[in-house]
Amino acid sequence: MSSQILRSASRAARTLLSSSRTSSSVGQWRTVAAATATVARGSARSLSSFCYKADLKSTSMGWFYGALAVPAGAYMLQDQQLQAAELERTFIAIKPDGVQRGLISEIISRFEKKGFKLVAIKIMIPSKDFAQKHYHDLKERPFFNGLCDFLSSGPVVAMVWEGEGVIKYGRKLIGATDPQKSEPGTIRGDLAVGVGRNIIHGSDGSETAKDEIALWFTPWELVSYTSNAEKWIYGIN
Ligand code: DAT
Ligand code: MG
Repeated sequence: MSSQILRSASRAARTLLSSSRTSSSVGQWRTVAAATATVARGSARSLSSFCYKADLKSTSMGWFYGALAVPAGAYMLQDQQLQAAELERTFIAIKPDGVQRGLISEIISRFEKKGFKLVAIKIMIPSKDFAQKHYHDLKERPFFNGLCDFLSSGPVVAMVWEGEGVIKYGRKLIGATDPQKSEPGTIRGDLAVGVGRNIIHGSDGSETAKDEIALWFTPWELVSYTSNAEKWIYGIN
């Protein structure tokens, strides 16, 4: 699957590169390059270096850098040296207690500082029915009803974060379900006390992540983009 993505990214880039030779506008090139990075989501990181170069200001120097950047990018892509790692996505929600306690920025900042990328965010009050869908795997548990009442009791900040290993590592950042057992340094360990008010939800596996993202977001709410920081976060030496 990922090699397919790489091949089509490479093909798309080659097409763009040949058309760019006849193009008289660096601005045009920049636009198409960015679009390619968006379409080839799995390859976005590897494409970032040449998109970054192409994204230099369209000043007179922009022409100069554009001329340099295109052949360099072409060489890399034609040689299939794209080494895109699987960039997973996970669903993270700040529950009503986290929102009411003013912990939105604190929680977002922990994921952001780690190097993960925010690709969707919204605030909403889920209905009880929606909360039951979200927690459907817990419907036999005695706390299920109270848990769904709680999740639907106020605003929830729903997010999708992207990055290498984000599902598993996101759970590490969050800490154990019961804040009494969460390590200091984790979100729940540092910021919560009781299991019924543990401020944050995170998908616990790839299937759950897919299901939860699909439950909370429509596909067009997910934004694929290349962050300028990515070349400093990922890299094989
Ligand atoms: P997690 O949120 O760490 O994935 P979970 O999926 O087992 O944990 O449970 C979902 C939520 O249900 C959890 O964040 C808080 C609540 N919960 C879990 N165990 C509980 C318990 N024993 N009593 C009350 N609420 C509980
Ligand atoms: Mg869970």
